[in-house]
Amino acid sequence: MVKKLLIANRGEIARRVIRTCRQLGIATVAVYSDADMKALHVAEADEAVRIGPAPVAQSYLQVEAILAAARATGADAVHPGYGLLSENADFAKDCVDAGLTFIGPPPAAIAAMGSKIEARQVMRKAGVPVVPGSDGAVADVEEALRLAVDMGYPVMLKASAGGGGIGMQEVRDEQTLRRAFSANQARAKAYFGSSEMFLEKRIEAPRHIEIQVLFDRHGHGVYLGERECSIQRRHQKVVEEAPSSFMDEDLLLRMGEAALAAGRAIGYVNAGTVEFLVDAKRNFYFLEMNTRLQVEHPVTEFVTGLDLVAWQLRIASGESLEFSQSEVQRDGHAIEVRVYAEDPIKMLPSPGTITRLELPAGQGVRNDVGVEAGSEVTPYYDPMIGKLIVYAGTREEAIAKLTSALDDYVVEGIQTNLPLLQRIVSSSAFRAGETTTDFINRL
Ligand code: MV4
Repeated sequence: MVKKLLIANRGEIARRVIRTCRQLGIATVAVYSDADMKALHVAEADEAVRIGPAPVAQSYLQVEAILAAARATGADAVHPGYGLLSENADFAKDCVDAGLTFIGPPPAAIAAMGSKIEARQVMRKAGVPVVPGSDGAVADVEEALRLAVDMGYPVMLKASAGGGGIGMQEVRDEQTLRRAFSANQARAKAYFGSSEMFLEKRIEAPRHIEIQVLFDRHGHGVYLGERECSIQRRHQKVVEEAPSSFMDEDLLLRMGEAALAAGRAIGYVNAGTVEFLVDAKRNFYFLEMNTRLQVEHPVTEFVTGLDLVAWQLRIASGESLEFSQSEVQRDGHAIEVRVYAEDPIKMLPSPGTITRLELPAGQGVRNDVGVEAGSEVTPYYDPMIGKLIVYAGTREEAIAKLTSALDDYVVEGIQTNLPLLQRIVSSSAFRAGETTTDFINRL
């Protein structure tokens, strides 16, 4: 088993990993930038090592500094959290080469999901449904125009290396495609260093439903059900829940098997998530596989009763999953909302000092936060203050609990998206489970 774990992350997720380590008797090493000297994750870890100045490029993305911190403290494993270096195959390989256990998949599995075009090809071969679209890369605008006519407009133009909606555009006609092709190619090149583009048929008002999987090192995999994350703004998830109100037994069986096939196709090990678009007729299409622990993992933890970080650590230590698919039980309903420091008018991050913080409490209420009263929200990092997760027997009860918890949530000193969250949760569309990806625009 892991004896001493270095957490190559900050904020709420670093604290989340530390919490499970304490329960398992694993010693922890935090790393921190100058901006995080007084951060909670630093205080809570057994040891902490400074790795550089505030900007992530000079601290949390500094592979050499992180590996040096592991060496200096005698850590035997590294947990990357989410974001930052978590899906960097080179970092995972550097950890392995340094004799450290990387708490995540093999570097090759991370790399296999880095190119969306390659991922589509691998998944199609494995029998996982992908959105109808181009076979591989689209060489030039003329080929894109030909393909779009064959497919029929509207189409989605996407960058193979893209993410966060960057390099992606919905295209409804030929004239727009002519302009969009070079513009998105240039953006993809600037952001990701690759201008490879592909085309897909546009799925109308889809839902984003993802499947959590676990694979051990002995070829055994299980799916832990779905999370619905359709309520997003500018490709940032805002509300996530499990189960999805759209799900039924047959669809879950088909999506679960597809998710396991996706993982097997790339030799996946550890916790991962397979993202799908689901249309109104319950067709589902592979989007991408996230090769890390996700922000929204707590909703799955609530409904399954499993500690996903504990399973990540056990799997990385070579333990077998000790339960089969039929033994995965799910109960009740969990909803997570992400509380962001943001100006609700300008819809931009709202940095500053939190002068007061009161978190809701009670049975089935979980707060995963990285800050406390007195903490400064800086422009250097993700402006998420924390996640509020509620759990109850039914969706209706979970919504009632969430409504009350949001009423009790107090943040002073900075602006937050709490008013937006209250509006979403009180809307009749949300209550009715009408949660397609255009939800916030409709609201
Ligand atoms: C799509 C789509 C419709 N059709 N692809 C957005 C981010 C990226 N991960 C994939 N995205 C989409 N791809 C086809 N062929 C609609 C979206 C989309 C979306 C997907 C999930 C959640 C929110 C979304 C918001 C806008 C667009």
